[in-house]
Amino acid sequence: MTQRPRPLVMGIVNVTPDSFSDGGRHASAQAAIAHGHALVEAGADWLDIGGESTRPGAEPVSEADELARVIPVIEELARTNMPLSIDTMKPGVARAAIQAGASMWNDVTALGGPGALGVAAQLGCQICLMHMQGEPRTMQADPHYDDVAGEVEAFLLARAAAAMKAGVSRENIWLDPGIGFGKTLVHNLALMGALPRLAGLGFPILFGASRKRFIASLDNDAPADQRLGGSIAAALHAAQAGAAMIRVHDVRETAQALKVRAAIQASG
Ligand code: 9MG
Repeated sequence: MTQRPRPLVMGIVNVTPDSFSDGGRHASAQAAIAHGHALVEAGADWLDIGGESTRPGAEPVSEADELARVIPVIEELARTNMPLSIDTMKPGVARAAIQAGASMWNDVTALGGPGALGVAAQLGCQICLMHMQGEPRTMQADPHYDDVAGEVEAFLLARAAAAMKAGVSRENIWLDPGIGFGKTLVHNLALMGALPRLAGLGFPILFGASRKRFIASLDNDAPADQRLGGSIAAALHAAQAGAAMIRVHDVRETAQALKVRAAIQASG
C-alpha cells in the first residue's frame, strides 16, 4: 500500500431531511447536486452520498425512499467524473447506486446486512467496512468495551476476512474505526490514539470525525455548526497517523489544513 503525501478528502452530501449537521438543507435532489458541485469546486477528491441518516437516534427509512433520494443525485454527479461513494446499509441501494455511477460502497454495518457480502463481491467496487457497536437508533445508549482499540481492530479484520472469503478483492477494501458509532468520548479518544496501529493493518483507513458530538463534549457543548476547529484537529491527527481518506463536511478548510501540513512535512 503506497502512502500519499496527504490523505484524500471525501466530501459529505446528505440527501436526508434529518441530517444532524445541515438541518436538512440538502434534502432535495437539486440542493444535494448543487452541494456536490460546490464540494468538487472546494477541492474534494471523493463525494459520499447518503439518503438515510446514521446519526445517533436516527430512524430507518424504506429502501424505496432511500433510492428515490440518492439515485438522481448520483446520476447527475457522476457526470462530473468525480469518484462517488454510496453511504448505505442496504445492498439493494448499493447495487442501484453502483449502476448509476458510484464506485464505492460505504457501509456503516461493514456488510452485516442480509446478502450484503455476496452483493459486494458481485459489484466489484471499493468497499468501506466501518465499525459500529449496535445500530444508529440506539447505539449511544450504553456503549461498552473492555479494550476498544483491540475490539475494533479484531472486528475490522474479521469483516475484511469475511468480505474476501465472499469474493471481495483485497485491493477494494477500506477500514474505518467508526468514530461516534456506539462509542463514548473515552472510546473515541482511545480509538483516535490507536489510529497508527489501525493504519498498519494493511488496508487503507477512511476516517470520519467531522462535526461529531465528541467535539462538543470537549468544548462546552458547541453546536454542530461550530465544530470546525475540532474537526480539523482530528483530520490533521488522522493524517499524521496514516489515514488514507478523511470524510468531512468542510472540504475547503480541511483540504487547506492538509495541504499546509503536507508542505511542512515535505520541507524536511
Ligand atoms: C455515514 N457516516 C457517518 N460517519 C461516518 C464515518 O465516520 N465513517 C464512514 N465510513 N461513514 C460515516
